[in-house]
Formats: sequence, C-alpha cells, structure tokens
Amino acid sequence: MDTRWSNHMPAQRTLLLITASSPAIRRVRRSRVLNFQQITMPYLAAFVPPEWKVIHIDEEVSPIDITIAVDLVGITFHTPSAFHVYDLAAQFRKRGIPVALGGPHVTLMPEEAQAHADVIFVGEAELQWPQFLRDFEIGRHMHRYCSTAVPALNAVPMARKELYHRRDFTGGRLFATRGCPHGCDFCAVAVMYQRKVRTRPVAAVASEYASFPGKVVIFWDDNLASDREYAKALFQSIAPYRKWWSSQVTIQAGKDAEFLEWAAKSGCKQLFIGLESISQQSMNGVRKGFNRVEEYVRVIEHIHEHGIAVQAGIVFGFDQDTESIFIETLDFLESAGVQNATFNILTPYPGTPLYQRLERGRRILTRDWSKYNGREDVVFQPRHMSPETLLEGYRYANQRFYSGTSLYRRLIRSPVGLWWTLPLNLAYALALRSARQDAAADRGELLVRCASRRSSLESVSAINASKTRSTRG
Ligand code: B12
Repeated sequence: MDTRWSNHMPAQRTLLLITASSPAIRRVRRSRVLNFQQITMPYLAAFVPPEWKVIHIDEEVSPIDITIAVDLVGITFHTPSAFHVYDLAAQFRKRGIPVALGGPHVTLMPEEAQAHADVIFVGEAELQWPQFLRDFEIGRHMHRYCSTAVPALNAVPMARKELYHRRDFTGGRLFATRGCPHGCDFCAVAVMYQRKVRTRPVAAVASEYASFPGKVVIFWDDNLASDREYAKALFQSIAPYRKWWSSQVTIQAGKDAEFLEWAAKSGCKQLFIGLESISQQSMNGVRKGFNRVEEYVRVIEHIHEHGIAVQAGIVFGFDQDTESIFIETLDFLESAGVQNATFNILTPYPGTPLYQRLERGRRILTRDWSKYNGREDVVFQPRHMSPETLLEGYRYANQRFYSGTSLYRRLIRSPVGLWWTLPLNLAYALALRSARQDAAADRGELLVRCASRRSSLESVSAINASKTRSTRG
C-alpha cells in the first residue's frame, strides 16, 4: 500500500494518459508517413470517473511536456519504447508525480517495469484499473495490479473519441474480440491473453462502429475470425452502415465461404493475414503448422473472388529459412497478386516461447529493447544466415515489393479498385524511400541500389534453391 499522495490531492484530479512511442521507433516505422491510431488510452479513459480531468498525449502527435501539472500519469507502451518510457517515468517521479505503467511489455516483463513505476498493471486492466483509481483516491493503492482471470468484455464502454489525436488513414477504429486460440511461438498475444478468446456483444460493437463519422474503419482485433459464428453475426449487423472495413484474421477465414460472403457484404475491403512464411518447415518450427503453404494460392484467390484485398504479414529469419527465402517469397507474393505486405524481421519479444528458446541456445545478441523493432535490427543469431544477410534480405523484399514494376504487376489484377490499394502502397513506398534516405544520411554512404542487392541475393539463391525446395514440406 502507498499513502504518499493522499495529502496533496486537489478537489479535481488530473490524469495524464500517454501513448508512448520513442523517437527511435517512430523513425524506424516512418510513422510520420504511415500512421495508425492506438485505442488503448482513449479506451482506458472511458473507465475513469467523471470527476477526473483526463488529458491524453500521443507521442506520435505531440511531444510530452514534462512540467505539466497533473496528479497521476499512466503510460502504455510496446517493447521498443521501454527505455524511453522508463526515462519519462523517472522525470515525472522526480517531480513527485506517481506513474502507472501497463501494456504488452509490462505484462511480459513485470519485474523490470516495476523498478520504474509506482504501480504496474500486469495483463488486462478492465477490472484492476477502476479498482486502482478508487484506491488512489483514498490514498491506499497497491504497487502491482494483476489480472488473475481474463475479463469478460460483455459491458465494456466505447473509447472516448475526443482523445484520439492522430490523423491516420482511418475514420474509426475499435475492437470486437480479444485473444487468439493459437499458440504461435513468436506471438506475444498468446502469452498476454492466455489464448482465451472473448467477444463484445454484437450490438455494442455495431453501435460503436456506427458512431464513427468516417467511412473507413479498422478492427484492431488479434484475429477477428477466432469465433467465426460470432464474426458472421457481427458482419450482418454492421452491413447496413455501408462503411468499409479491414481487420486481421488467420488463414482459416479465407477458406470459409460464408465468412467471406458476409465480410464482403458488410464492406470488408482488406484482410491482413499472417502468412508469415512460404516455407512449411518454418511454419511447423514455430507452431504455426496450421498455415498450410500449399493452400496459400487457393486461399488468396478465394478471398479475391469476394472482392477483398489481401495484406500479407511476412516474417524472415525462422530457423528453417535459408538465403533463398527472400527471392522465393517475393516471387510468390507477386505471382499470387497480393495487394499489400508487411515484412518483419523475426524478433523474439521477451516473455514469448521464441525468446526463451533462443535464450537457451545463447542466440540472443542484445537485450537493448530499443532494437526490438523488427525492421532495422536483428537481435538474435539466425540459424542459416548471418544477421547482416537477414537484414539485407528484409530490405531487398521491401524494395522489390514496393517498386514500380511490382506495384504494377500486383495492382493491375486487384479485386479492389486502385482507389483502395494505391494510396496504401504509395504510403509504404514513400515510407521506405524516406527510410533509405535517412539510413544513407546516417551512414554517410551512397544508397545501395536494389538491383545490386538483387544480384547478390540471386547468386546465393541459385545455390540454395534446390536445397530449400527439397526441404519444404
Ligand atoms: C493495434 C496494434 C498496433 C498499432 C497501434 C499501436 C501504437 N502504439 O500506436 C500499430 C499498427 C501502430 C502497432 C505497431 C506496433 N506493434 Co502492435 N499491436 C496492435 C494490436 C494488434 C492491438 C493493440 C490494441 O489496440 N489492443 C486493444 C487494447 C485495448 O488493449 P491493450 O493495448 O493490450 O491494453 C489493455 C492492457 O494491456 C492494459 N493496458 C495497456 N496499457 C496500459 C497502461 C496502463 C496505465 C494501464 C492501467 C493498463 C494498460 O489495459 C488494456 C485493457 O485491458 C496488438 C495485439 C494485442 N492484442 O495487443 C499488437 C502488439 C501490441 N504490437 C506489437 C508489436 C511488436 C508492434 C510493433 C513493435 C511492430 C513493429 N515491428 O513495428 C509496433 C510498435 C509501435 C510503437 N509505436 O511502439 C506486439 C507487442 C509486443 C511487445 N512486446 O511489445 C503485439 C502484442 C502483437 C503481437 N502479436 O505480438 N501495433
């Protein structure tokens, strides 16, 4: 229990909520070009009693004024921003302002986070956050609130819209479900939410969906197809609003014709699917064997037949990946006519089974969390290539996929018009270009041309191609 703050409480309390994003991760993600709004803080604000004044600072939008007069600070953050957040927390705490921390990194690394905060939230906070605020008001709060049981989402409020500050591509964002039943080795969600899928009532989700003035809505769900019967009911109930939406699902959704029909009728324009790898062995190796590589083309076609674009999530660096993986993946994505792709370097987030496995094998190269960005740094020793080759292959994939030739090849066959696919592709291409310019300026080097990358990778690929083909299941 902590009673330090009770004597200084003014009549109206002010709570500062921070969506943290370190300068380094903002640079890596090019978020000034490509930006998506996070729900967490506007959502947590909806649980705060009305007598509190709530300020939300989103670091993607404005810097933090450390001298601001507030009674309590709450910060949410991902692993790459951890050190930055600990520094911010130290500055507030030096001024005597208590700091509460929560989010994925805190849930996965509670002992570390505890050393930098007055109070931490481990796991989901629908029950513990209001409890803490009540405890805080009477000056008797604990240092750690853990969600022992995953909360039901039957009666959760809508996020407070006036606290969204970003201008992103969307006109609205919300979540309908939480959790994913799968236990993929590299995914933090499986650890955070204990593989327990929960759903919000369809009517509540439909009413939040309808309340956004904008036309394009993102469902920030881990896997909107976790409960496909629920999803179909949801799609039927949002169809009348005639908005366009996008979300994340697993490949199973692409096999379910009824799911796709209702998704399309309700305005689905794009599905993000974690294809992860075109190597079946890599998928089996990280417990995502339900991704059957031989089904990818058919599933993508099936989704396209419903007029829905596919954004593929691709990861490089699995233990079964050899140097030929980059070119083979790009050949596949182009021939399958995938509209968009997000490439990631495999990153073992602390607390995941992948991290534990690599740690046991002494393959973790750094614990500098700021490098756990999945885009610019390789933080572990890959099995069949050097960290440099992995990085180079990742860059090659981005450059080739977002080149003019590839854009033309992929988008010309798109089931969704250019009005949807082109802006997103151009934003990714622009983000990449600015990344290359920054990197070149940082290194004081000339830009390495995509063509030379391709030729060096191609020569290695030729050597490895037959080997990879024979090892694929
Ligand atoms: C939407 C989303 C994004 C969006 C928006 C995030 C942002 N910062 O702007 C975008 C696309 C930009 C994004 C980017 C990234 N993301 Co992301 N993202 C998600 C996703 C799909 C949903 C998050 C969400 O909105 N959840 C809904 C809210 C309500 O839940 P929540 O945030 O977990 O909050 C609950 C609790 O955690 C708790 N809580 C959280 N914070 C706090 C703070 C306080 C004070 C309190 C009391 C409670 C509390 O209370 C909430 C209610 O229970 C998650 C998957 C997931 N389910 O978490 C991945 C996820 C969080 N992302 C992840 C990753 C890796 C990233 C990137 C690093 C990817 C990359 N390579 O660039 C970047 C980092 C961006 C950054 N600026 O730091 C990982 C996190 C791993 C980690 N250890 O940090 C996740 C878990 C995905 C995964 N499968 O592993 N992401």
